[in-house]
Amino acid sequence: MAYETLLTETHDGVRLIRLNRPEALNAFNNQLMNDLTAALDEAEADDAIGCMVITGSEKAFAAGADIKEMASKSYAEVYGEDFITRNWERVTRCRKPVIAAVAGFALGGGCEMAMMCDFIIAADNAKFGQPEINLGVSPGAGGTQRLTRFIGKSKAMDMILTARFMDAAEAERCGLVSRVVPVAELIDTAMAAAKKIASLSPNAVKLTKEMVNAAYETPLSQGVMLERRLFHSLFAFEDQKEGMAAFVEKRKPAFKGR
Ligand code: CO8
Repeated sequence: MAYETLLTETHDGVRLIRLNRPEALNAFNNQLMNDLTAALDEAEADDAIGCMVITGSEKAFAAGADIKEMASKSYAEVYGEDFITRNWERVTRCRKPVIAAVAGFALGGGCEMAMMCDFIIAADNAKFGQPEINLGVSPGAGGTQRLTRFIGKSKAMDMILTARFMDAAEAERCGLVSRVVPVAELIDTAMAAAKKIASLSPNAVKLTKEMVNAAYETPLSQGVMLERRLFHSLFAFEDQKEGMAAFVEKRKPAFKGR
């Protein structure tokens, strides 16, 4: 399907979704959020897709919510239309993994969107920030919560209250991103990680993602119990037999998603 504000491609079970509003540094307007929601719905529904990658341009992953679209909204409008949550959190409901490949600016809602993905691979020119305070508002799509969990209170307060940007090296040091690569290698690196994921047992991948996400929502003892039960449940799939047989027989597994 073609989208007004996105470019999509598929390679080896991976759907690459490129945010494409260069005139506004990929700021999220209503059209882009509707397109992104539809693109994620489409990828989730397609059994041939095992992983998604969301990226922007070399200059900007996304410079946040569209300030020009948002500026004149009233309280009655933002509350009435449930501004933000209506479709902003679609990425957090994906059962398949979603990787954010971030080059350039990831600011405000752009940083929040990257943090909603399962992990972030950054280019060496990436700049993360929550500068909403400069506009007289606060983060509104999870920034105060997710950034604090990622990098701790002191750094999160510093970034959110002073609006300073964090470069890729600092983002890697404090655990916001999983790795940093030269900007020219960003897409290949993210696609290689995504292709590896897409080649695995899809049920094992989805259940493992659920387990890691549970670490944010449950006490340790319950999280460990959930992990054990879901681990046991993986023995119900043919892919477990295939994966272990392939190891013993020294061959590549052929996972079938059953
Ligand atoms: N919204 C709308 N347009 C934008 C945005 C944006 N967030 N960011 C950049 N643009 C536009 C600029 O207006 C400019 O357009 P034009 O050429 O027509 O004037 C074009 O993109 C290029 O931008 P600049 O000329 O400013 O480029 P620079 O390289 O000089 O600067 C910056 C790049 C530093 C990224 C600068 O553009 C900037 O500071 N942008 C705003 C960043 C920001 O404040 N982001 C937070 C937005 S608020 C938010 O995200 C709240 C999230 C809560 C959820 C919202 C749910 C909807």
